[in-house]
Amino acid sequence: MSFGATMDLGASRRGAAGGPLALRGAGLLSALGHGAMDRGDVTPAEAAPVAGADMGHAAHSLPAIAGWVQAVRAQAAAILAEGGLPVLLGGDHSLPMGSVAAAADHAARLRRPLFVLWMDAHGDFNTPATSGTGNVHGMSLAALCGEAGLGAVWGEDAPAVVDPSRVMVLGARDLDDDEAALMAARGVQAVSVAAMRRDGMAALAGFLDRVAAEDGLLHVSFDIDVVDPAYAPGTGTPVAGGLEPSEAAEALSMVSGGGRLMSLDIVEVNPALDQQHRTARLTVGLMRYLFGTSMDWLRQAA
Ligand code: DIR
Ligand code: MN
Ligand code: MN
Ligand code: MN
Repeated sequence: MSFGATMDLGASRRGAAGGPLALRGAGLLSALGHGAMDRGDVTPAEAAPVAGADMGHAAHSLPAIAGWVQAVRAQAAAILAEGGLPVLLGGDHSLPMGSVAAAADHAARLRRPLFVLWMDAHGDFNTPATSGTGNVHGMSLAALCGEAGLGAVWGEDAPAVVDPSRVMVLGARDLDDDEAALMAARGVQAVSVAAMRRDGMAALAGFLDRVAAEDGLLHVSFDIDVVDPAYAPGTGTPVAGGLEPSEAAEALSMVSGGGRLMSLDIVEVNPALDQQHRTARLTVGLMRYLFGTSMDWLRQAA
């Protein structure tokens, strides 16, 4: 059950707000499979006023982003409550603060642990104190793991939404120094593209084994910049040395096979930076490997 959030205030470059339309236009619903439906776009809650005069500088647009996160959380929670699988179409990567929070609430109600697979060139593990950009899309995973500084989203002393030891960042290749140190200190497993090429998919297989062993549920947050910009140029912070489409497809197929997917984000597709819709089309094609609708899509597209 997909829904859009047309928000890109968490990034430096505008345009990812057009992601939901681009993904739908590229055939998202058919990739999600038989019976999938789209709920349209959410409307943000009114931006809450925020205490602290310089909050806006350390984390740009945080009050407005918090309003969107709240709306995403409510929509994802409603879909989960109906027994559906929420698919958030971003927008930038700050929005999953809402979808992951909804998934965590739902998993807690089922008394099962939530695991998060964050497929991304970046760690998104900065805080307002470590961030060099002030961009909230670079802080969302840290906030979900309980780091301080984005209190406007959940309230300053809310507990961590996600256990950092149950998080894997896959495809990471552009971590800031303080960010990498914080991830290591918290026990977030970051797997670089180089490590994936060296060890095959062993790290991901081990992670999925843990999800199964603990009878966990899995949230996948897919930032299209995990794929190499040669194939996916339409994104705001491209980083060379990314995954080949076939590698991303293999990873998503492995997740699909495990049968534990509970919710999904598809974020950072920026049609304003795309070339002939190829990034949106590739993103949708890759999702076919997650939902078992691929029919060898990559080979047919080639
Ligand atoms: C950088 C870039 N680490 C930052 N992060 C991005 O702004 O914190 N995240 N692009 O998606
Ligand atoms: Mn990201
Ligand atoms: Mn990224
Ligand atoms: Mn700034």
